Amino acid sequence: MSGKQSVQIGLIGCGFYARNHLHAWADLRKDGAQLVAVCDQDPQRVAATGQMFGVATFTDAKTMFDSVPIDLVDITTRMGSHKTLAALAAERKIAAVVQKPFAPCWQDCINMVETARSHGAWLAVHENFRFSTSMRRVKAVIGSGAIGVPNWARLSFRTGYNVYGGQPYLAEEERLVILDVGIHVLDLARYFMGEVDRLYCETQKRNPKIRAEDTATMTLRHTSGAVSIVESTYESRRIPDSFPETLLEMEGPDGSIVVSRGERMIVTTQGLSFEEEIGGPLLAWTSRPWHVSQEAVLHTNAHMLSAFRAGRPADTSGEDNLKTYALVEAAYESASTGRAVRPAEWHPTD
Ligand code: NAD
Ligand code: 89V
Repeated sequence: MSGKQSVQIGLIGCGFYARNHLHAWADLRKDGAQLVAVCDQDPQRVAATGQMFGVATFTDAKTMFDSVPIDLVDITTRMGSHKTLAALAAERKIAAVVQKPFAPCWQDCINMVETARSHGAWLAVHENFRFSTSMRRVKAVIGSGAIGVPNWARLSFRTGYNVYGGQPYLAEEERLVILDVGIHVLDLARYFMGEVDRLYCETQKRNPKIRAEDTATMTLRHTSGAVSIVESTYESRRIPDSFPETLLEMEGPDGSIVVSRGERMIVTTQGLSFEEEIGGPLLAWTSRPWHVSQEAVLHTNAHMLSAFRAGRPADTSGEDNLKTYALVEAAYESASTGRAVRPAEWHPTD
């Protein structure tokens, strides 16, 4: 695909979160992204979206693929439909980006990676927390060596924000806080601290109106020897609430990084400390409090576009995301058995 002028983008699933993807692709037009078609099984929704973004509309993915030349499809439906839609794309050698969670279960994730591989199709997962401006700034500080190699961390997504308002389906999911938001924070733990050797997890159901676990507390031992704590809950009662921010504390032999609410970072190094605002700007189409998450969509799509055009895997390729998903499975296994679990039980490393 390298050197090609523009990349024809199709999007499937015009629901709650897709609006952010659509605005991001519109912003990336200057970088060669050309949104050409949208698809949703809901005729009203797709018609409204097509009108808003001035593109062709379809209520069936197969018809869209067979009617419009598409280089890359952005699948922003919910996890239950990801496997079928990704397979339709792979069979046509159309590159695909799939929203998280990759799929409802491990076997489906494996199947999606194998199907893409068997067709030589490009596949990635839209896992956007690591692409947010603030988390990339933290990564840069780690890379600068200011704190040495991190050997301890706490990564925390704690909120009481009504996530069920925009995403009512979350209240009925069989597996909730680890698969919906823990997966983001586990991906950050890998991104900052490296691969995981074993983890222990305790889950709680603190909200009687919600079907599955709404709170998870995990301890990770990384292959580097480092230890991190990963927390996620939808049942925190704090004012001010930090939604949708991930707060973190990280330590190394030469210093520390602390990110607090409002995307404020304090770095301690060489016995000195400096404070910095690390959040990204509000964009024409973003609004508080979702702006942190929305802006991350823009950077994630930009990454997907440049990786695809360069013919290289995305940082959050299907293969890479299997390593994050194996942590999700290990966490549920640990919570149900009361023992520490090795993700290698799902995803044996070489
Ligand atoms: P939603 O239910 O609001 O929207 C999904 C849309 O997909 C619906 O309009 C539905 O009609 C359509 N659809 C479903 N199956 C289809 C098919 N086979 N063909 C065509 N259209 C189909 O869901 P949502 O809240 O927008 O979530 C979508 C995904 O985004 C989920 O996987 C969710 O976890 C994820 N999400 C990610 C973030 C983030 O990256 N930070 C934030 C919120 C949601
Ligand atoms: O980002 C997500 O995946 C959403 C959340 C509510 C955490 O923002 O589900």
